Amino acid sequence: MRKSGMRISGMRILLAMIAAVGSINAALAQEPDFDTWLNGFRAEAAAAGIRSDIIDEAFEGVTINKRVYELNDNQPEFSRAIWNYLDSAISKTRVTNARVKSAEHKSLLSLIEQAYGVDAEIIVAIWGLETSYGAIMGNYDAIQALATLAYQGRRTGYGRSQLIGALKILQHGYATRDDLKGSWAGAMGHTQFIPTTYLAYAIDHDGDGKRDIWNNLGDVFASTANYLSVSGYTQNEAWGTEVKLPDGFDYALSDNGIRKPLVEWAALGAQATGSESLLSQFDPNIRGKLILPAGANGPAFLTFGNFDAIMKYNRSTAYALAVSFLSEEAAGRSGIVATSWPRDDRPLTQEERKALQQALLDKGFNPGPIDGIIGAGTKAALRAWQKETGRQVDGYASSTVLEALTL
Ligand SMILES: [Ca+2]
Repeated sequence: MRKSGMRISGMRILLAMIAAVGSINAALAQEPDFDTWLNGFRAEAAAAGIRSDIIDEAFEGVTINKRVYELNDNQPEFSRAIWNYLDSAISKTRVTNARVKSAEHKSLLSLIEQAYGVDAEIIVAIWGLETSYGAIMGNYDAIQALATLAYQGRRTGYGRSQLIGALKILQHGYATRDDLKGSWAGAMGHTQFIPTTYLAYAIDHDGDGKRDIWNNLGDVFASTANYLSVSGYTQNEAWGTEVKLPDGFDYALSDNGIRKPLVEWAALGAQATGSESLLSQFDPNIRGKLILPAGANGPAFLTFGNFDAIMKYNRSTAYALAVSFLSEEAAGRSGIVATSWPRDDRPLTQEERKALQQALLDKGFNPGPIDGIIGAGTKAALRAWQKETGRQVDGYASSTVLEALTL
């Protein structure tokens, strides 16, 4: 019985994979060639006020870069098991350097901290995560990378708007064509600003007339602090904390839409992992949400408003946790807790994550796009299915859940 169920589930996954490959091929067949696409894009850029000589210069010799599509489908903060991601994101070297860099740039960071109301340690942590403190800023040509994303695939809207942003940077003379280097997704400089973020929030801290996020650390730190500040960061407030939950806890409370004052979470049984109580460590009225990045079998965290500000930088819980942990180290505290990851759980492959989304959709629970990314939409659909079928409502896409969904 069990065996035949597994076979059917395997076949369903295979069929879903074949269907997915078929639809990609069909989509590719309908795409215009790059030059035709570029002519259409020229009109769009012109309508956005970009001069034709800027477009000509920017696109000279530009072709699509297929590697960008591969990288787009395998973003580690979304595709790897969170404990594996964290192992490399907060490696020993990066942790050591968080302290070293904080000390090295102490006076500059403290000026920025005062000017923007953003704690130095969070700026250093983002700098560490994004580019290993400026060591790896990316060598992709941003125009090429963004044109590739804009041309086809699942992020064409992002690619087009960022490409227009990059052209505006050139037209205003904020940077030269050669300066526009960065990640495969068009994020640039020490803390990896995408063009629209650069245009809206980058700061000329030293007053030399350039917002130089590639070479000037004052500009880099001020730009990062400014962006965090407008994202709602509050100085001297914690990002959150790891908590222990009692037996029988209602995991459905771990929901992006549910925020409660700390005192209420404590009343529900949430406890500190260390010896000091939650209510003595933090403001009892601070509002937090409960996150279970590895489901009910992994560690639990209560996160406050600053965690949401970090997530504006990159909408990945794994990323925001890495930044949070690293910020504790940058501040000279011992930040890395959460030793209880369920490391024996097998993470789902991208095709399996797509199969899981398709299965949810087939059962009437809309997970959003079938893209293999377990984001808020997929988690909400998963929770709804878990609730309806009387399971533990943790929204965690485990291999057990996939098996049950595809039986
Ligand atoms: Ca400057």
